[in-house]
Amino acid sequence: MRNLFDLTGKTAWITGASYGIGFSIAQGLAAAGAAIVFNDINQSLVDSGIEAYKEAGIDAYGAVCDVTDEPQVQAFVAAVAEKFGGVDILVNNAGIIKRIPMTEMSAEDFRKVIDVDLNAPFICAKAVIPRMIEKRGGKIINICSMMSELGRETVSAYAAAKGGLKMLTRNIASEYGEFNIQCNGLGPGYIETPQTAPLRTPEHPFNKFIISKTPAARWGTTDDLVGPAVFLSSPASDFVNGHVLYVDGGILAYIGKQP
Ligand code: NAP
Ligand code: GCO
Repeated sequence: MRNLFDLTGKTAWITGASYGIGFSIAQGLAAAGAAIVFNDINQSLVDSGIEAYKEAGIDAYGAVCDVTDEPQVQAFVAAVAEKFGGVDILVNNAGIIKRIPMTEMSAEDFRKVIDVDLNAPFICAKAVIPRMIEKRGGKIINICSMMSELGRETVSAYAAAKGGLKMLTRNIASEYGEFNIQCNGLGPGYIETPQTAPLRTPEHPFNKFIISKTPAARWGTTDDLVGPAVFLSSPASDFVNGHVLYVDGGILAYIGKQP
């Protein structure tokens, strides 16, 4: 049974993993035996990320790469191929959100969110798939969201991106499954990270709202995502393809606690 979750000999690229969900997923994949490579958008963040991995006992390879820039992504993937023999597991984690009422949101801001949250997963998957085909095997995990299924005020760009990411996941699964490449989504609920910090202040109404909408009656932590990420990265999920695994404490199953 242990071998089903063993990632020894595999190289995992988690995009935007200097901290937050990506960093925790990287720790989990490393604990399962994977070599970790990561990127960030400037050297100081890469350096701090490398230090953070060292403190966690992980000798990670990090480099500057803006995942929205295809030449930078292609160069990053080529460097990883030279150093590690290629990416076996891609976790498309890097993401941004802009919480602006749609009628007040500029087209530029809308495009920025789509660029990072949807175009970049396409660019990164496109860069790693050819070598996965050569190897006849690979895992691609797209970090989706509750907003892959639900809308809410002020997150139109993010919901459009994450909804698109769910369908990109299904399409990669459909197009490349015959090469033993599995592409699945991981859909966190509401997780305690810097991205949701503005929503979790004690006086913010959204804080109580989310707890009332979550059967687990709590915000998720990045640790809650580690086991599901290891599962989707490992041989245990070799016949799971095009699926979005929601790790949400039950939000999507629940109408919400009566006030
Ligand atoms: P976070 O704390 O804001 O971290 C986002 C990461 O993405 C950072 O490392 C950031 O690096 C990186 N990034 C952003 N733009 C980038 C770019 N152009 N190129 C490279 N890296 C870039 O977010 P998080 O909460 O950990 O979320 C991680 C993922 O989970 C996102 O896709 C998010 O949509 C998704 N998600 C989050 C939640 C939640 O409740 N937190 C729930 C569902 C899904 P910089 O610091 O350099 O910007
Ligand atoms: C928001 C939150 C959410 C979370 C996550 C939920 O403003 O609604 O930021 O979008 O980030 O995506 O799964």
